[in-house]
Amino acid sequence: MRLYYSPTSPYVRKVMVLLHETGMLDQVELISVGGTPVDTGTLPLALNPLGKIPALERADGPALYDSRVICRYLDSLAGNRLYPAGNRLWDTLTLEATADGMLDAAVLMVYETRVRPEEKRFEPWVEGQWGKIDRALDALESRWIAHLTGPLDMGQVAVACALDYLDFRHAGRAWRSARPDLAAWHARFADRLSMAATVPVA
Ligand SMILES: N[C@@H](CCC(=O)N[C@@H](CS)C(=O)NCC(=O)O)C(=O)O
Repeated sequence: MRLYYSPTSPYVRKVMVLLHETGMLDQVELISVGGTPVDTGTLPLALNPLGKIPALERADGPALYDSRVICRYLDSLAGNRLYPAGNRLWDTLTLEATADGMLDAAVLMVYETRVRPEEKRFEPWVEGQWGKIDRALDALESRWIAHLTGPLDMGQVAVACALDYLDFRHAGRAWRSARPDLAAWHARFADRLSMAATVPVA
């Protein structure tokens, strides 16, 4: 299998953490690519018409894309270790969707300053994106700590990747303030080898 990859993409990182956790790293070749919505660069458009990474090329079927689909597929090959059975699955998927939504907002904020010309920027839109992240952080602190401290699953991995991405690209926003339980959980989770091995480097 080939994974279209960037070391700074938090969505790609979700897949990389899963590969580390399930011992499947050697089954995937990494193809480094890059681009943005206005300059598609080397993004794998033939594999994913949306022009986004991660995308996974495989021998026995069409390419897969969207980190959630790729993670679920690779986990099924590994024997369903990070997506639990039973009722907990719905919580895991909702938590992963929450983290991915935080990432969507955080990535759009980055594109707003990197890609959009300064005279066309609209500050309330940027703050609206941060509002989504802020509310999601409050929900993680008030409703999700019990799930986060349970058996390892993909919801936890996605949240950890999202929080690290806030540190990586939005450090000035100080997401930890007034969220002590989430901050403590994040610090413990960062010690996992899979997380340490995939830290984004600018
Ligand atoms: N929902 C997608 C989002 C992927 C995504 O937005 N990836 C970014 C890199 S961090 C990308 O490829 N951006 C290029 C673009 O939006 O054109 C997923 O979970 O895989």
